[in-house]
Amino acid sequence: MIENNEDGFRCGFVAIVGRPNVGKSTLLNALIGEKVSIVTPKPQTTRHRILGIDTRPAAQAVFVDTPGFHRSQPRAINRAMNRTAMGSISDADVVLMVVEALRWTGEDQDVLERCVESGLPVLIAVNKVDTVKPMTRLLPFLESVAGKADFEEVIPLSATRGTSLERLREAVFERLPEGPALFPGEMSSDRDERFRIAEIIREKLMLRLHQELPYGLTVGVEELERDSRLMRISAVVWVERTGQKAIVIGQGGSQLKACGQAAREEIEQIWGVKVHLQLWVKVRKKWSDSERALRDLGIDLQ
Ligand SMILES: Nc1nc2c(ncn2[C@@H]2O[C@H](COP(=O)(O)OP(=O)(O)OP(=O)(O)O)[C@@H](O)[C@H]2O)c(=O)[nH]1
Ligand SMILES: [Mg+2]
Repeated sequence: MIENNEDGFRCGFVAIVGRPNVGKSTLLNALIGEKVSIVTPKPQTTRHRILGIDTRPAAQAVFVDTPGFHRSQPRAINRAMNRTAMGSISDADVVLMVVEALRWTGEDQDVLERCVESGLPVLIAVNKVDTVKPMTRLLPFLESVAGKADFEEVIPLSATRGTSLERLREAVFERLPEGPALFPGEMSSDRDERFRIAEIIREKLMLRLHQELPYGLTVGVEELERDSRLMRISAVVWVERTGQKAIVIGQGGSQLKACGQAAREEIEQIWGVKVHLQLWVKVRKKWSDSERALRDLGIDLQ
């Protein structure tokens, strides 16, 4: 490790921040080249601080995905998510703020102010440029973003298409401080199997359930046994009310079954084993508004 230092090795934390739904997790996954963090079209998908580690011969960037920073903070979980998002800036060496092409909202402004206050180098990724038509509309937007603060660089890109990712990676790596690698080179995330599996299940539930329900549920893996060919998983979907339990289960169990099947297929594909997945739905009143329940359920409260 110390030898790395003498070679001018660089290593640092890069906080990926932005309002909900701008594509932070999609961008992290694209940079790491694997699904580290779940993605859905719904805002407030990410609830935790999740590391994605990118190790190259001369440097290691530790990207930190964060929950989208949002204004309305009705429940304890929302407050916890905002704390997690902004807390990651204070531990970072570089800030990567993600915004959506052609949209700048009050929440973007809030995030920007916190980025600027940090005094750290701030890069801006203007994501989803693939949706801009005609492309000539992009330039004035990029100019107006660039004028909002003293950014290191403003980089238009598309996380889903992978456009300009290398330019972004270079811009990040150039700004990392010198120091030894903090994680083993083969490690791509700090999160263990249980967490990743619970998140994949939550993603499938969020994708299928509508309105407020996705925000009222959380998933915990209770049992996990595996050998080289088979993984047996038992997980609980926690909801807040009995009525929600009925919706998650669906008519004749159809909803839960479909979510379970989608999750199982993805887990099988990622881990390359056969999966036996059992899902239970249980009610825990007001878990999302109780700091204690959040802690019991393993949700970060920083
Ligand atoms: N067209 C297009 N869609 C994108 C792009 N990047 C992300 N998306 C979509 O935007 C939606 C939100 O993506 P996420 O990565 O979950 O966004 P996020 O910022 O992590 O959201 P939170 O975790 O809720 O804060 C998903 O439907 C993505 O597929 C992009 O480059 N182009
Ligand atoms: Mg996210």
